[in-house]
Amino acid sequence: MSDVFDLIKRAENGSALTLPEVEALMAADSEDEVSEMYAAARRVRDRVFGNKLFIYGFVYFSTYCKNNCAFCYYRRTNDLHRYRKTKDEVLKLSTSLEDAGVNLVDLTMGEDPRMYADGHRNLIDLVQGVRDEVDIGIMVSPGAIEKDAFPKLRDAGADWFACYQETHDRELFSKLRLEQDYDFRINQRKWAMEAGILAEDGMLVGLGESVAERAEAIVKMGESGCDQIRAMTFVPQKGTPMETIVPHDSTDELKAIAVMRLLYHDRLIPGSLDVEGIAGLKTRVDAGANVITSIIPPYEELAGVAQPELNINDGHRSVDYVINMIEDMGKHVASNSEYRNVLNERKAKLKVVS
Ligand code: SAM
Ligand code: MD0
Ligand code: SF4
Repeated sequence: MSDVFDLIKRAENGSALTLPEVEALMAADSEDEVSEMYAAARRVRDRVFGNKLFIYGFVYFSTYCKNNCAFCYYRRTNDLHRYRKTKDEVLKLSTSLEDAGVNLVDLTMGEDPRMYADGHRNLIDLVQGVRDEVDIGIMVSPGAIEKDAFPKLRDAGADWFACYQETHDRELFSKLRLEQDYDFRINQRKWAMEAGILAEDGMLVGLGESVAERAEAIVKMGESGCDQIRAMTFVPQKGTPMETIVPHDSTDELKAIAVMRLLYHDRLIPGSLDVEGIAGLKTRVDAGANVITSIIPPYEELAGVAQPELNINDGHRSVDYVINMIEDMGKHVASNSEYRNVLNERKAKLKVVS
């Protein structure tokens, strides 16, 4: 087996790596190896995307959920204050995020039965309402939905559908996403792409998975053809069965970001503010991310997911604050027409099944 520096160089030059080679990259832990991994990931990203980053606003519009995921603060049995924004409120939030300069609004919800009722009527109506008001990208993150909803979401104006498998190990999945079907969730992204909607997959890091499982998740996410792929470190949540798990630092997430970039040069790869707040922005960009997600306007009574409150009302997750930090790093936010071109190019490559 080649050494880590050689693997990095080969991936940077566009060679495919085998699963054991990906595992060797994820296992690398000397300072020199890891910093070269990040440097190579930055070179690849800058070669493909120049000095432009994309920024996504986050609107968690309903925190009601019928599911009971072991890792999630919003699981059904957790006792907390929940909210559901009205359509008008979501339209206002979306237009103000557009005015502030984000490239996309991510409409996210728990699996709220009220949005699922009657053939997902309220969800589809909401997406259509936002589409009528804004020209930026629209991502929908509604959980796992029926196949026939995807063409309707596309027609309503959704550009992206996000649904994260969390792990590509069935046994671990069954311990995390309790009472949920692994294959139904896998099919979500396939159905989205078949309907002409771009798809995002994601993995969680720090839930007891092995390095080999992490490598496998990266490769499975890449091979599935999803245009956006992510890794997020698990953040233990009060009131959940996983509350007392010792939190992982973000190193393995950063390595996953870098390895995804080295393997899949032109994918969109987020760095989320929802793990370490604004303090985690630079490290994620330095590991090869090209999208900043979970930008949340202050004082709107909106929550994050993994970090329900961190940096929201101090304004450090606001659009202006994030744009300033990006400029300080010598990068720029892409214009909406540049972002739209990326979406159109990628959509043209989907194999739509009519
Ligand atoms: N309810 C929908 C679903 O589960 O697909 C959409 C929103 S869900 C809250 C979005 C994602 O947040 C999850 O798929 C998971 O990857 C991430 N997440 C939730 N709780 C988390 C935690 N405690 N730490 C890190 N990430 C978390
Ligand atoms: C984020 N809090 O980007 C959001 C969320 C859902 N599509 C995304 C996990 O970090
Ligand atoms: Fe509900 Fe999503 Fe949280 Fe699972 S991760 S409990 S589906 S909000």
